[in-house]
Amino acid sequence: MSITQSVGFRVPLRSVRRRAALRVLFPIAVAAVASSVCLFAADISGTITVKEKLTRPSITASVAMYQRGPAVELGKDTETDPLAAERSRVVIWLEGGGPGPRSASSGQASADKATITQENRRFEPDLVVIPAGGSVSFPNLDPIFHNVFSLSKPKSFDLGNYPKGDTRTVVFPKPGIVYVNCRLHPNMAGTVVVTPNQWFARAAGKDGQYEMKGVAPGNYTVVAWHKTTGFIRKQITVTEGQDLIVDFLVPIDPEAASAGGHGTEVSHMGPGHNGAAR
Ligand SMILES: [Cu+2]
Repeated sequence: MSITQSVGFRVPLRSVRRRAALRVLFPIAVAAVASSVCLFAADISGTITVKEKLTRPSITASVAMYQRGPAVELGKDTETDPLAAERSRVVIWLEGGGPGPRSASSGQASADKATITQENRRFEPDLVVIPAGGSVSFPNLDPIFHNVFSLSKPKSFDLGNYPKGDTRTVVFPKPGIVYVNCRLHPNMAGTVVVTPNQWFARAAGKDGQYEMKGVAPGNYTVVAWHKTTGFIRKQITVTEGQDLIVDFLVPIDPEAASAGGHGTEVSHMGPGHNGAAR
């Protein structure tokens, strides 16, 4: 009786201790594995240089289009340097590899939701980047009706006409370039770049630097895209802990860019993607 009692007592105590030890050690082991994964990853960075060909900073629309309803002044670009304005419209992303970062802690722009407002008869901003599966909201902030539609292959849609205060949201399941317009105001043009995964970047600051942190080893294609230039692709191999510098020189066709139109022949995402636009 006393033996049974003592055995019956000891065994649970040991297993409780073991469980307690596991509870302490398991998170440490997970953290160790996670940090070792980070050590094996590498950063990709580089400089986006736009060739000196310029676009006009504002597109002037014909007066006849705006005679109905309250007068809404056409908004102006806040970026006064046209070169910097075009450089900010270059998008970099990775093809190949895993899904990419899910959190913003790596310094990566990883949000899968974006907003393009309709304000002062313009889409603001005129370019957003989201990973496939992400969504874009289109709130109308003007005291006039706007409309948002796209004929682009990766996602064609028509949100109809809607007034100030309304917003509508579109989900973009496929990667590709989606050009967005307003049927009521032909000058309004925006672009949604839908990337294959969460690895994407744009030039930050005046030096044209972009950065994608913590990329796992593997073979990738780094893609640079601009509306009038199209796609520039570079093959890379990421090896453990070896950071890469991948620079891009992006020539801009001045006539195509200043026409305010969308690229046509150069809009294909390439093999493996349903990225053809228009
Ligand atoms: Cu409009």
